[in-house]
Amino acid sequence: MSTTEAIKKTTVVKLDEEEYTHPGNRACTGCTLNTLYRVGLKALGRDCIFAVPPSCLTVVQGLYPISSSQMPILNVTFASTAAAATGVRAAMKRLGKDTQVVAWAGDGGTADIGLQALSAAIERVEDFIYICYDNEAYMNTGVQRSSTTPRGVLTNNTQHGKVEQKKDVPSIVAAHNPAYVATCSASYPLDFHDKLLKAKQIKGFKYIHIHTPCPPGWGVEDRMAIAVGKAAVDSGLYDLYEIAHGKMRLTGPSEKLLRKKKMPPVTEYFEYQGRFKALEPEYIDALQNEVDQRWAGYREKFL
Ligand SMILES: Cc1ncc(C[n+]2csc(CCOP(=O)(O)OP(=O)(O)O)c2C)c(N)n1
Ligand code: SF4
Ligand SMILES: [Mg+2]
Repeated sequence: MSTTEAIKKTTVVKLDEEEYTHPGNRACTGCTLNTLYRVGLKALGRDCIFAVPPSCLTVVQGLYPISSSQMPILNVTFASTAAAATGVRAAMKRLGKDTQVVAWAGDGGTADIGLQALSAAIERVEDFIYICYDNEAYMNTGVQRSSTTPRGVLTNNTQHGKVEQKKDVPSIVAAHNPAYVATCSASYPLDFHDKLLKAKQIKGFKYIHIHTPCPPGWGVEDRMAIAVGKAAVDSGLYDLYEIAHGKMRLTGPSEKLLRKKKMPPVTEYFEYQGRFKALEPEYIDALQNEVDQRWAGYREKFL
């Protein structure tokens, strides 16, 4: 199949029935990373090796010897995730194996501590998939801000609200011009599934960034976690797109938004979440304005 050929959209009934995680793990109730991981493994299949730095994913995967995953996983140091994946891919190549190598890290492990190794691996045109699940803080250690925490968010070390803007990691990655870059939401896991299927068929460096609601860290009720993620996408705050061979297009629910006459206001996203309690109304207005302008630009470009 050519890299530009469209992947048929997966539906829940068409998902692989085989499970690659054992039932039960130590994540919080309502953790959307759970769904992502379960669905992601279905797309990746069994012939796969992971490199994972310290994060909530190590909790989801299970602590040895009570592992919840059926594929080999290397738990690596924060700064070395992309370098470790590079090494595993080289070893597989030497053994004549086509095994898919996947680096799967949090936002702290990607945007802050692992950024250098990530940048270097893209520049070397390494052949693996890098997934960043972005729950917008260091959650595993009790909710500290990372560079992808949005402005205004309350964390345990931004007790009056974070002052700085969210770092745009997919754009930083895209500036390296890798083979594939995509953004996803844990609230739309089938879109993630299809992007992984696509990434698997592309040679070179593939990067997928996923907005991942975390109920305790975001001050959201467990049952609302998926709705919160959807509100981010459906209000136009968080865009789902892919860039394959330099060409960008909006995908899934974001592509559908292009034709919507009126998008829900961004306030619908903030209302659900305790972490945004300190957000100033002027900033919300400015953000709404920015979203409206961005989408006006998209409509001009894509319609
Ligand atoms: C070098 C190093 N510094 C700090 C830690 C402690 N630590 C473990 S998990 C974690 C948070 C990781 O945050 P992120 O990558 O966003 O993943 P999340 O916990 O949010 O899933 C930290 C700081 C560590 N294990 N190693
Ligand atoms: S802290 Fe958040 S990301 Fe970590 S396991 Fe709990 S819900 Fe999931
Ligand atoms: Mg995190």
